[in-house]
Amino acid sequence: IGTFFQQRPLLTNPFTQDALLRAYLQRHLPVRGVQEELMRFGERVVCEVEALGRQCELNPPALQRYDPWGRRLDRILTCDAWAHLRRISAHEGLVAAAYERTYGEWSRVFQMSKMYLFAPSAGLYTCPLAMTDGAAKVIETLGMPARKAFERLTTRDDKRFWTSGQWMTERRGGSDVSSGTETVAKRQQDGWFKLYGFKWFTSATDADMTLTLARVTDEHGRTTPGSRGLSLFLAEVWDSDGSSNGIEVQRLKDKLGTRQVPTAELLLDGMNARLLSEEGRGVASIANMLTITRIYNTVCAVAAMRRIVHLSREYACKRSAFGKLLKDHALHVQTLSRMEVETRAAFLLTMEVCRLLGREENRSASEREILLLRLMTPVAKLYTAKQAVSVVSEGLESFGGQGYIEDTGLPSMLRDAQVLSIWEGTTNVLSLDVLRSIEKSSGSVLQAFFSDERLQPAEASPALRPALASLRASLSALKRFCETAASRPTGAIELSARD
Ligand code: MFK
Ligand code: FAD
Repeated sequence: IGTFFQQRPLLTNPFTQDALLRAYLQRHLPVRGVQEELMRFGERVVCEVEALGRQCELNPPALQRYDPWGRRLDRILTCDAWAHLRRISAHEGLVAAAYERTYGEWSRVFQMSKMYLFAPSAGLYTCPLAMTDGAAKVIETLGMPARKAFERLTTRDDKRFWTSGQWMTERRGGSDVSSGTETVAKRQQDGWFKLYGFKWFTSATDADMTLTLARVTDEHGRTTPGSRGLSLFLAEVWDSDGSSNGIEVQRLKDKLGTRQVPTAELLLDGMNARLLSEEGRGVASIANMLTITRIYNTVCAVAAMRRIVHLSREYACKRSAFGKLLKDHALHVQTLSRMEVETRAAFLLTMEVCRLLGREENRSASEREILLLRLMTPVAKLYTAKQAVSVVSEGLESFGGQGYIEDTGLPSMLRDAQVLSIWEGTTNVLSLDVLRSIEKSSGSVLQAFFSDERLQPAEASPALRPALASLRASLSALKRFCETAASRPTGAIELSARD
């Protein structure tokens, strides 16, 4: 069989490898201990998290519907590595760091830097963490109506740590949640509600609690249609005796990727839940969760790009073709350089959104920055999701045939990237969310964007000026379009957007 065996690409500390992340933090958060902490964590990612993530991919969750004696159980069985990732996440404060606010307005940047190092190795454990963080954000924003849950979501104590689900999608509507939601909430005498309905996609269904939407029924069993009829509920998934809280797991989804994550269809058959938002303010209230989970999506997209670039570069220093290493082939280097440029630009966009979020949470954001955060969250999510699919796909090709071979671990990166543009709002739905942000703010989000001094023609480098002029022209046209659309009847905006 010959004597030649290709050396595999080696994963080394992702913090040490990432000159841009280190430089960014050195410039913006030059606080003692930050670089050391991320260096330590980067080492843990390589030595511990990477193997756990791989185990999750190889041991996907299973549904145990009955016990041996025929009793309904509806237990989702996950592997030990999944449980281990949960403990690591708690200890490392992967959610907690955002709420401890040790670094003031830079706390989000710090937390998301850690998440960015963790994500590509963590077997999608970032999915429950995103929803957990989102739930904590909703509770905090609503003035702590569920303090006990908040404390559990944001603790570093793994025995107390809770994860949360985000059950929005139903069979009729994942994008159009407002008209597609059929779940009803029947008020009980003690002020709690029982929920009845069918949730079509619920990820990380092994969560301890969830936020979900339902329509409160009146005394005649009637509900209000549309988003005005939807309210936000918090439910614990398990009762104190270990039985499920009126939830039947219909089945686990058979998915292209994200196989590590249990995604289930759930029948809610009298699930006890408490009302979290004002009645009829469910969509507006869960929007805070969407902001957080969309930012996680963005961070994870860039992290996937960075990981494949890291591995591709490593491989280029080990693999030879036509008498020299790949790194010495100009054309191959051009391919890698393009991936690097995409990744760097996406990183800076992402960190800017995290910075804005941190300032908003620290109450130090200006009005302009709050507008920018609203505008840039969907833009960053939709754009980086598309970039991730393209960069990871290019990355697989840089390994030649090996990029297509399962046990290299590379194909799962592409499978997992594909979901980034689907969940948490598809690209079109997020494009419409950009329009919503323009419309709702009467164009102020665009004014906020243009008033950035870095976008002033006099400040920009000559090479960037033509692109900047073109961007300004398109956005001004968009603003005019939104102003016109705002005066049209409902529905006209969709038709015009397609035009
Ligand atoms: C790798 C880790 C990443 C994360 C893992 C995640 C795993 C979970 C995966 C999931 O997919 S969870 C489900 C995600 N579902 C979505 O993202 C839903 C997609 N659909 C939308 O985003 C729709 O735009 C939405 C349902 C939110 C609203 O549709 P409507 O019915 O057209 O809403 P409408 O009437 O325009 O807005 C209702 C209110 O919400 C308004 O407030 P007001 O009543 O005060 O005016 C809106 O301003 C507000 N709103 C809507 N989107 C908002 C928002 N507010 C702030 N930010 C937003 N983005
Ligand atoms: P549809 O809404 O039917 O969309 C179909 C197509 O129509 C899309 O291309 C969309 O862009 C387009 N479209 C829709 N409306 C418009 C419009 N107005 N203008 C232009 N184009 C439009 N959901 C949860 O609530 N919780 C979860 O935990 C969860 N986990 C998931 C895990 C995975 C692996 C996946 C794949 C999905 C998960 N989802 C979850 C569901 C996900 O959020 C939805 O699938 C997604 O929001 C799209 O909704 P839909 O499937 O109903 O597609």
